[in-house]
Amino acid sequence: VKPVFDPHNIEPELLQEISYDALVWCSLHGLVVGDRNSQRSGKVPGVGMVHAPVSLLPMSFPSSHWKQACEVAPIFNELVDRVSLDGKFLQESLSRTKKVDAFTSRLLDIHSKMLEMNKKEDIRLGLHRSDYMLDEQTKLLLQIELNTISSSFPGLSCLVSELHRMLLHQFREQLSLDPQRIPKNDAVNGFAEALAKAWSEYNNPRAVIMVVVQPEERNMYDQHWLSTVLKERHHVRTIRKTLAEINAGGELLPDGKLLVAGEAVAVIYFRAGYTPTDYPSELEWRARLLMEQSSAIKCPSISYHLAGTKKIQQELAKPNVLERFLDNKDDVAKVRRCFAGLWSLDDSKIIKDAIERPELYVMKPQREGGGNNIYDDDVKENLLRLQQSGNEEEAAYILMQRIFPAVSPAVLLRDGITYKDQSVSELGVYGAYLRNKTNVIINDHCGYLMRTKVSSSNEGGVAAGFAVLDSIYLV
Ligand code: GSH
Repeated sequence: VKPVFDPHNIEPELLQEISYDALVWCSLHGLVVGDRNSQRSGKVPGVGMVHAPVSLLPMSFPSSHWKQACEVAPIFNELVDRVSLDGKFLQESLSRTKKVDAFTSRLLDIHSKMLEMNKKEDIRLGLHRSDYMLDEQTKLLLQIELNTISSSFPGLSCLVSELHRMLLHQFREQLSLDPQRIPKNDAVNGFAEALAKAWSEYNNPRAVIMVVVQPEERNMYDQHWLSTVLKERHHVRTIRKTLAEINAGGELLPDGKLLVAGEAVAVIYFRAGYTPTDYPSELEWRARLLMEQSSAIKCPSISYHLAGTKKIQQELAKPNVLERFLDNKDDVAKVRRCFAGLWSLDDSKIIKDAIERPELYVMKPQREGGGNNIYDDDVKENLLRLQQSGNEEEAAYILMQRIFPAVSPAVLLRDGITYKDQSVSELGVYGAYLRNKTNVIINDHCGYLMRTKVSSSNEGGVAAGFAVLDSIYLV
């Protein structure tokens, strides 16, 4: 996509003025995160806050691809649900990963226990985010990954769209950009509504929604935005607990109800538990198992969590696999169109090519949260090392076609400082899904997360410190 205008051409005085107003707006409207430089900022709300890293102005994005990403979201929701019901498919697809990846192995153990118990989840809630990059050469919108656990920024992303709309309005004479071209971002309301509806399906007016959090969380304001909407609009109370606290204060009643610190829990919303460091001891794993055994609605359940792994993404991309889970041929085609090339490391033809042309591939371990992928010469080195070692460690990785999005000039704001740089962007579209037995209560896309990063950096996460929050300007 060619930028509609080049933000690098904005006169220095004007740039200063826009940046200043943006920083004020962020501070006044809660577009904030905990400051890394402040020790207590991840523990105590209101202490050590800093504006979220943002792009100063929205990034242009083609309407057609935006529409495509929204349209396919409900199909991905359905797909996750269908895959989650096929316990055998999950166990078999991940069986080699299990041998070499201790974290995935623990998740699979919990999943096996649930299969043995014949545990049924009648009410299923998915709050997903499917991330895409637009490949410049082919003009294809290609999926990077599908997050089924702890999808970040439903709260702050809405605010970025508002910030940008405000700036375009305020500086319309100077910028000549139309604020209406930034699509409305309703992620926080969509997620809160889905959580609230799940809560009412559980049908215990005294029960709470429990947000599972990390002991230190600098993205707490994004989470608090959801809790605030739940409280103010839906009159549903949330509590925040770490895995360690859930282990210490959790209790499973004989009928399956979960109590934590004496409170009945209707819905468990995970904003922790997606990465091995969230489980420093057996206690955290005990908490995860306890929750899974309960009748509380888990967002995600262990099956939804596993359905979002990269190995499953790669399995679904194999010929004739989607057809097992989606009944409608058009749906299959729409989903397949978003798939980039995906391979396991037992495909010798691809391995050979990836060693010769490593810049065309990304090697991905089974990890969430950003900052774990392998690029360029490291792909080659790692593949050669794995070939020589001859053990099964290769099963811990998948290979993905490298996507080359267009590079555009951007102005990024971080710690109150304005940076001009060349950038690439990744669009995430949120999806909400709620069903009770055969009744699908919600299946929709809801809002988006645009992230922009310096084009020389390979990694992409905002939480991991690589990217900034952005919005889209439809062209
Ligand atoms: N614990 C943090 C939170 O709850 O916001 C971070 C969770 C996290 O890293 N989530 C990943 C994500 O959406 C998915 S597993 N990352 C987006 C980003 O950081 O840019």
